[in-house]
Parts: sequence; structure tokens; C-alpha cells
Amino acid sequence: MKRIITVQDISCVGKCSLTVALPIISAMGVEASVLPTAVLSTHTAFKGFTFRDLTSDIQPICDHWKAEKIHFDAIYTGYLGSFEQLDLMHKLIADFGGGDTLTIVDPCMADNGKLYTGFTQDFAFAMAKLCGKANVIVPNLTEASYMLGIPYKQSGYDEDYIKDILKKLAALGAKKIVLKGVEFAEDQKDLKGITGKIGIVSYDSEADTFDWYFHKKMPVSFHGTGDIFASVLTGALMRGLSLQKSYSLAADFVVESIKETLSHENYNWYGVDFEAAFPFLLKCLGALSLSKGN
Ligand code: PXL
Repeated sequence: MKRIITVQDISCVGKCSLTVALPIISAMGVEASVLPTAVLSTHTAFKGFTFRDLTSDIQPICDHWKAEKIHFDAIYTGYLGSFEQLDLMHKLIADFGGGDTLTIVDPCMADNGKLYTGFTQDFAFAMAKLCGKANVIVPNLTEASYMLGIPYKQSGYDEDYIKDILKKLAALGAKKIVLKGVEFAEDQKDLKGITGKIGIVSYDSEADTFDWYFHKKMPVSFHGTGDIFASVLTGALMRGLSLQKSYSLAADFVVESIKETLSHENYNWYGVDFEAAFPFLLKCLGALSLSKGN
């Protein structure tokens, strides 16, 4: 069984970061080891959350793993809360990455044109440096814009604009870029109000090839869906699926989770009911694993 290490916070209530990565990656048949960076009572979209920083535990934990000669097949970093934590991730990647270990960085810090509470432009530039150390990065368009120091465009861009962003992100150093939240104007024409298309465009800098996957846009967006996406992507890559199949599955699972959530009249505002979509995930994973060519 493949073993990954995921590094992000525990938001005790909130259906994000470790409380989604752990169940999803485990359910996909991959050992999910965790390195919690902080404990919060909830994620930061709640008011009055508590926060206990665990930065000083990170290095001793890593030193113990090194002494135990623990090997990870993938490193997946998510929400990181400080420059110091970013520095520690450079060290973790230097110590446990390389060789056959895949490093996936989700530069989780912004969405819908805005940085999450507590983040700054300088942090985005520092996160860009961490992305340079990854094999695969999974920014949304907001995070990509902040990391490149360019204004965020919500709409009105074309394919060349997206390709240019992907190439600039690749120039940071990561080989494979999975850019989320791309919406081209043509796809929005036949909308009945809310049902436009949104999707992912990826770039493999070594092969110099682009790929994509578009799906129906859901009417509501939720916290934690980026973490769910990155977790499924990590699990699927570890199960031997191609990058394109992995992110298509991740996107489909997010859509299915949102549908499950919205099927309840008084749904949770703070996160999606991904738990109810596990049968869908496992069925798709089984079918994709059996199909030829991964
Ligand atoms: O889902 C991303 C995330 C993770 N962890 C914390 C957050 C957020 C998003 O706001 O606040 C603590």
C-alpha cells in the first residue's frame, strides 16, 4: 500500500484540511499519515475561532521519521499558516521528497479573488517559491494570480491568457500545473442562470502539453472543496491513475459532494457532505483503475 504524508491544519469543525484529507485518502486505499500544523476550533470563515500553533512540533516529528527511515510515496501540503511553516516545508521536501516520492503542493490561501483571513501578498510570493519545489501544484485562478503578482480576472479572458498563466506557473519550477476555476465566456452562453461550465486546465512543462476537464458549475461554492479536490487527486495519483484522470475524478467528486449537500433543505454552510458521496468515489475509482491505460 502506498503511504503519503499530508501537512495541513486540523480545523476541528469545518470539513476542510485534515478532516477531509484523512478520510478521503484512506478510503481510496492509500495510507494517510498526517502532520498537523495547527489546531483550530473551526476553519477561519467562522467568527471567534481558537488557534493553537504547532510549528515547533514539525521539525522534531520529521527528525523522528528520519531516524525511523520512514518513506513516503507522496508529500501533499495544504493550508499553511506562516512563513516559518513554508520554510519547514522546504526542508521536509528536501528530506523526504525526490526520487520516487511525488510532491503535491496545494497553495491553499485564496479564492474568488480574495486572500483568506490572515494571508498577504508577500505570503503568496513565498508560497510560489514552495510551489517551485513541487512535482504537481493545484492552484485556483485566484491563488495563481496572487502567486504571479497579477490582477485576478474573474471573467473575460481567453485560452491564450490561461496558457500564459500556466507557463508562468511552470516557470516557478513545478513540472505539472493543475489550474482550477477556469471559466471561458463561450461556455457560459447557454446557461440557464447558474449552470455554466467551469473546469481545470493543466500543463505538463516537460511534454509541453495542455489538457483540460470542464464540468457543470454548481450554484453555491463551499469551503473545503479545494482540500477535497487535492485529496482525491493525491489518492488517485497514488492508485496509478494519470494526472488528467485524477483531476477529472477529483472534480466529479466535488460536484457530487455539493449535490449531496444541497439535497438537504437546511444544509451546512461551512462544508460539503462529501461523506455521502463516497460510494460514487469508490465506484469511479474502481472503474477507472480497471480501464486500460490509466
Ligand atoms: O479549506 C481551506 C482551509 C483550511 N484550513 C483553514 C481554513 C481554510 C479556509 O479558509 O480556514 C484553517
